[in-house]
Amino acid sequence: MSHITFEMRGDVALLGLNRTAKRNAISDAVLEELKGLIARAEAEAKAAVIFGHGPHFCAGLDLGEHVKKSPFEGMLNSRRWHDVFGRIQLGRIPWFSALHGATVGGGLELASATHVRIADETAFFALPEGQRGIFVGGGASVRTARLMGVARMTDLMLTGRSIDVATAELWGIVSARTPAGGALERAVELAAQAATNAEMSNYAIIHALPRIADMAASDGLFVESFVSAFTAHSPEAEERLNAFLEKRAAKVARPGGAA
Ligand code: 1HE
Repeated sequence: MSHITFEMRGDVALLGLNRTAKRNAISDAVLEELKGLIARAEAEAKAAVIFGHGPHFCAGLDLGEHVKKSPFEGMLNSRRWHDVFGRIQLGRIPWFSALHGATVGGGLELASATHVRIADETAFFALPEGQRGIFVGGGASVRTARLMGVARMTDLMLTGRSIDVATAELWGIVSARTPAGGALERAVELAAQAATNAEMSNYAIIHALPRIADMAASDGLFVESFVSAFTAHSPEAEERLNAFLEKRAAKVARPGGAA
C-alpha cells in the first residue's frame, strides 16, 4: 500500500506523505517507500519538494512499531533513517520541504535533511522524544542541532514544548513563511527556480556547504577555492556569464519585485 504520492511538475518532483490516519507517522514501510521515491526524484527531477497531505506535515516516528524493537533492531533502524535522509541531503538535486501543522520528532528530522524549509502559519515544531522515553534517531542531533543550535535543541528535548513558525524562523529552522495553506505552492515555486540553476552549481551548493561548515576555517577556504574554480570553468558557467554580460540574462530582482 502506498503512503507517499509522487508527481512531476515540470522539472520538480513532489513527494507527499500520505498516511493521514496516522498523521503521516514514519513506519518502516513509509521509510522504505521514501527511499524508492527519493531515487526516482533524483533520476527524473532537477529539484524536489516534500510535503504532507492532511492536517500535519509529519508526526515523526511510528511509535506503535518502535515499542516492538530490540535495542539492536533500534540501532539498525536508526541507521536506516540516516541512510534514507542522507540520500536527500547528499544526493544530486536540491530538496525543499513545505511544512504545516505538526512537524515533530522524526518529521522535524526529515525536514532538517532537506536543503530549504518553507512553513505556513499553522506549522509547529517539537522534539517530544524526552516525553516518549526515547532519543532522536533520524539525524536531529547533527542536522537539527546545526540549524537551531545545541542550546535550543536541548531546551526542546528537555521540555517537550512546541514552538510556532515565528520562533522557528527566528531560530533558523525555516527560511520562509507563508499564510496558512501556502507553503507547498511557495516551495514548488522556489524549487522550480533552483531547478533552472546550473546542475553543477546546485551540486556544489548542497555538497560543499555542509562539508565546509565541518572544516577548520583555513581548510574551508581552501576547499571553497577548488569548488569555485571547478564550477566556474564549465561550458555552462561560461555561457551563463556571457549571457549576463550580453544582457540576455535576468538581473537580480529586489525582494518581491522587479529588477
Ligand atoms: C501516531 C503518531 C505517531 C499520531 N506514531 N501513531 N511523535 C510524537 O510523539 C507525536 C505524537 N503525535 C501527536 O502528538 C499528535 O498525534 C499530533 C500533534 C501529531 C496530531 O494530533 P491530532 O489530534 O491531529 O491527531 P491524533 O488524534 O493524536 O492522532 C491520530 C491518529 O494518529 C491516532 O491513532 P488512532 O488509531 O487513535 O486514530 C494516533 O495514535 C496516531 N498517531 N502520531 C504512531 N508518531 C528516528 S527517531 C524519531 C523519534 C520521534 O519521532 S519521537 C516523536 C514521535
